[in-house]
Amino acid sequence: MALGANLDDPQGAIELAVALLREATEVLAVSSLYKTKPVGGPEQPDYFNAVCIIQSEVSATDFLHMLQGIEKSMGRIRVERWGPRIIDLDLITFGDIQSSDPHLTLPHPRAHERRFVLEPWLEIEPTAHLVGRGLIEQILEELPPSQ
Ligand code: A4P
Ligand code: MG
Repeated sequence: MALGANLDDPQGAIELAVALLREATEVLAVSSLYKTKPVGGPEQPDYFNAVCIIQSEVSATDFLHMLQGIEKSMGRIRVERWGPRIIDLDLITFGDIQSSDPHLTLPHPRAHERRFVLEPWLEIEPTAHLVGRGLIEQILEELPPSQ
């Protein structure tokens, strides 16, 4: 799963979210923090992004609800799509599940075009693949240098 933040204290927000994730589930790996330029949305501050690998026994839907609970407890208010946020927790893949449900699309519909997801992920799982799209290392090589 991927973490992003670009308001107040974004590094602190990501660290807090990781601590809350560790309380809620089994976190196997956490990437470094990446400072990234905002992709899409209005003009807004730079982001910090990171990726975690998690082992979970619950369903994908329950897992998403857990992530949304952490977002809520950290004070996230949804104002504008792709707008600035205190914390954003997205599910990138969940095993090999593929789903086009708008409430939970898997893999995340934009993960394959986002360096701010693929680069931290590659750091902690070099052999990872995105279902239906292939090795993330390969996808990254084919992406334009920066967006
Ligand atoms: N949803 C569907 N599939 C998923 C999934 N795989 N993971 C639904 C998480 N949520 C999923 O999400 C809107 C709805 O998506 C939820 O109700 C959920 O049921 P949201 O978090 O409320 O809204 P959002 O984050 O504004 O939209 P979204 O689509 O998650 O935005 P993105 O595409 O994640 O873009 N630039 C940089 N550098 N770094 C960033 O982290 N993030 C965004 C957000 C834009 N630009 C960025 C970054
Ligand atoms: Mg989101």
